Amino acid sequence: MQLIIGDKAYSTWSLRPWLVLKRCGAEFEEVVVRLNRPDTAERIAEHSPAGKVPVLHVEGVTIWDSMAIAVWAAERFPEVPLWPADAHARWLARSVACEMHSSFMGMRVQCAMGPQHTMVGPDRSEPPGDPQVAAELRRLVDIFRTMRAQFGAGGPFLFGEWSVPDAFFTPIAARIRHYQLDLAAHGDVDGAARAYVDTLLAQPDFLEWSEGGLSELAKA
Ligand SMILES: N[C@@H](CCC(=O)N[C@@H](CS)C(=O)NCC(=O)O)C(=O)O
Repeated sequence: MQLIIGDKAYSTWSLRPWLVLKRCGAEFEEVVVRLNRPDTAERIAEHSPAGKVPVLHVEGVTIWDSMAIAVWAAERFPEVPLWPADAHARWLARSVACEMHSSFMGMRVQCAMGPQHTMVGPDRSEPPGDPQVAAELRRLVDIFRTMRAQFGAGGPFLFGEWSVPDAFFTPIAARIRHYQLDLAAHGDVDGAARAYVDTLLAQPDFLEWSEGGLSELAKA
């Protein structure tokens, strides 16, 4: 099994399925395609006609898109609780993971990750003052607070125990840290959303990913 990913320092899409596969204890070979290089498109095209990473090569099949890989993992590792056991929690877990997957365009653009703005630090001092970013941040805080309050009793993650939405929200947690976005100013009245963000960024798998990102930057 091979997972094709972008630079660990800033490929936010690649981080998600990587975290999911780690949770599954899957043994996979990691192939890093450096983004923003003259040969990036050509190198990605060797792996996927969609022209994007992440890509999973498994059982003779190529699966692309981080959500498709997470869905595959839930099928192939049924013994690993990748989605909440409770049906109502599970439906909402899928809703918020899909919302993360398809939305938050303001934050993606205004809080972009790239060679100058990485998920592995150092923090950038100037948060963008864009109204779309502010609205999206309020929505994120609302998701974090509502899900934690409703379903978070069993642990520190969005639905208590770790589940796929936590993988999908880890990259945005890294953007929040890097761009020093103020959650308290966007509805996080008691710090519950901030605590969740800090939990995601303290996970050993994310720290391992960050180490990888730091060594890439040192070599660049
Ligand atoms: N919806 C896709 C998005 C993947 C995506 O946009 N990947 C970026 C890198 S993070 C990419 O491959 N860009 C191509 C390039 O930089 O040339 C997914 O979830 O896998």
